[in-house]
Amino acid sequence: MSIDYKKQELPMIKNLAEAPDEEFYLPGHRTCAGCGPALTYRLVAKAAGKNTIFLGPTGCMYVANTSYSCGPWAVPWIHAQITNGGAVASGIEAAYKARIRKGTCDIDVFPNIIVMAGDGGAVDIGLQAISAAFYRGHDILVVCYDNESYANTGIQTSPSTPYGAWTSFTPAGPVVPEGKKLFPKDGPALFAYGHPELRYVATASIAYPVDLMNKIRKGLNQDGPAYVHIHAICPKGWVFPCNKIIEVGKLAVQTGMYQLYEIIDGQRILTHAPKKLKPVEEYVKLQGRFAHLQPEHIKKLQEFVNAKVKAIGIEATVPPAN
Ligand SMILES: Cc1ncc(C[n+]2csc(CCOP(=O)(O)OP(=O)(O)O)c2C)c(N)n1
Ligand code: SF4
Repeated sequence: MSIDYKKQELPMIKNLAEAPDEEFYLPGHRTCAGCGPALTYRLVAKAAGKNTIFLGPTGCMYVANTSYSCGPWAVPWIHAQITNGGAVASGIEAAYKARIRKGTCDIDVFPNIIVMAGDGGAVDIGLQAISAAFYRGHDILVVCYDNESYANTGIQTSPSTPYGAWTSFTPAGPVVPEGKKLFPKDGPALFAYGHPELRYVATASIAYPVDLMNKIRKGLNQDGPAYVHIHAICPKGWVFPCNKIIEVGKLAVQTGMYQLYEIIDGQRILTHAPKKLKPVEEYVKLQGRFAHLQPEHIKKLQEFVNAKVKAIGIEATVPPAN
């Protein structure tokens, strides 16, 4: 689909000191102290800038931000169902394109249209609508802020929840001592391979904010759909002190539990590959959601991580603990 409207080109940010000062996600919301998804929103809004429309499928970043009858955004925002973020964004994009074509809209630069979906709203209940939007090739950016659970409803398991994590739907007990038995769904890979119009896929983490903002800008600079999956640490759901979110976020990457990369034209480019991985145990032991795990469960998790990082080209694996 050829471009028939003016797009802005957002420049890359060299370092934190050169990041824009202006905020478009402002103080005043009922998110938890130390909420990773709130920091995600702040960074995404900062990177995207003024010419932006946000969509919020139901989840913490809708409910906690807007309770009650207010909101922290300095740009337009609309609520979407958890099931239909991709479809609502498609409608907004199509409306802008039609009105620009018909000359009934006086904007001169096409807006950034950004879905901010939780992992439930992106890779589970909302997957179908996002896949359809990517298939049709709408000029939108879908961000999954991945807090690895259905958080707003009280921390229930989602397909992003790691193996072995306690949630209120996967409590550890005598029959299922590891809590969650299933290994997580690979959201970014699921979108990346199979949507011919999808221009850009990346993973990012709040612990690497400049990288995150640049990936958002790269996604927005595409003439077509883009997907950025962000590790958005949730101290409430993962059960650890709220001043440790960056430490936990870095450890996720340093242990290989979360991997940072871009996928362009089917090619994966690692954007941060640790030379030597730390054992997953270092990550696990900081979080109450894993407190029930036995050594054999941690071994299973380490084996999963080793296979995963190897598959994407990170060679440094850790021998599973006995
Ligand atoms: C169709 C539908 N099913 C269930 C719900 C209930 N619900 C509200 S918020 C929420 C959790 C959303 O989880 P996620 O998308 O991961 O975002 P988070 O709350 O973790 O930020 C659910 C299940 C709903 N609002 N709509
Ligand atoms: S439960 Fe997690 S995602 Fe929701 S507001 Fe609290 S810290 Fe943020």
